[in-house]
Amino acid sequence: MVWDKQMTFHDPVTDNLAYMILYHGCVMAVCAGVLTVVFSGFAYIMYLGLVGGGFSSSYTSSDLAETLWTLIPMIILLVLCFPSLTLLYYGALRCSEYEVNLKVTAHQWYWQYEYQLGAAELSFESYLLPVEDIKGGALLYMDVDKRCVLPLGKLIRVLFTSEDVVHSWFIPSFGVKNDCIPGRVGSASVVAKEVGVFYGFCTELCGVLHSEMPIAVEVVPNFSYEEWLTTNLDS
Ligand SMILES: [Cu+2]
Repeated sequence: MVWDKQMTFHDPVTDNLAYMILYHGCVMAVCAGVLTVVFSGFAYIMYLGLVGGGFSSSYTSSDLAETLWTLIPMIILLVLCFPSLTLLYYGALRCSEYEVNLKVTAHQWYWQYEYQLGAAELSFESYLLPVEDIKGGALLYMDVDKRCVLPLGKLIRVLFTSEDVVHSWFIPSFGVKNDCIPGRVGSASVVAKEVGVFYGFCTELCGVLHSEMPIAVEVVPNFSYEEWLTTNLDS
């Protein structure tokens, strides 16, 4: 969910984003700690200078200080890199069985979604909804004619590629942002934990109509998803 004048992350719909928010909070706490220590050091030196005496004018170097200010940041970065990499790989492929396989192909300037359902395949294109078709709860310049429908609570593998230039599929509430690169296939895995419509945009400058390829993903309960599949496979 997004609210007016929101300055922070969207409410997480997937664990991917929930973990990202947690990690972001931890990194901010580390930053605050580092700033506190460094600025306290500066304040202490200024205090010594102000009350007289200060550092000795012969004080030019310290092997201990140099070792510490090299080692401590190294250790902090190492500690931060492990959860960061874990999160990166968590957002990419997981070693379990995928229940839904979705392939996202970017085009100038629309998205194409393909669902692999055993032997069958469902494929459709998703274009920006024209102004004259906006009605009901549809949002101007954010909604599309055919939304990408995904089931609630299932492990979904999303594959990304492009037909022309580099695009980027970004759904803030999912914590998913993957570049779609021609000739290459990227991947992400998500489990949507909330029903609703979630919006995103192409986030790679991809040409003159870059702003006109929004993304609308509709997360629906399982039975509605099955129903939607049957209807669309038949048509
Ligand atoms: Cu694009």
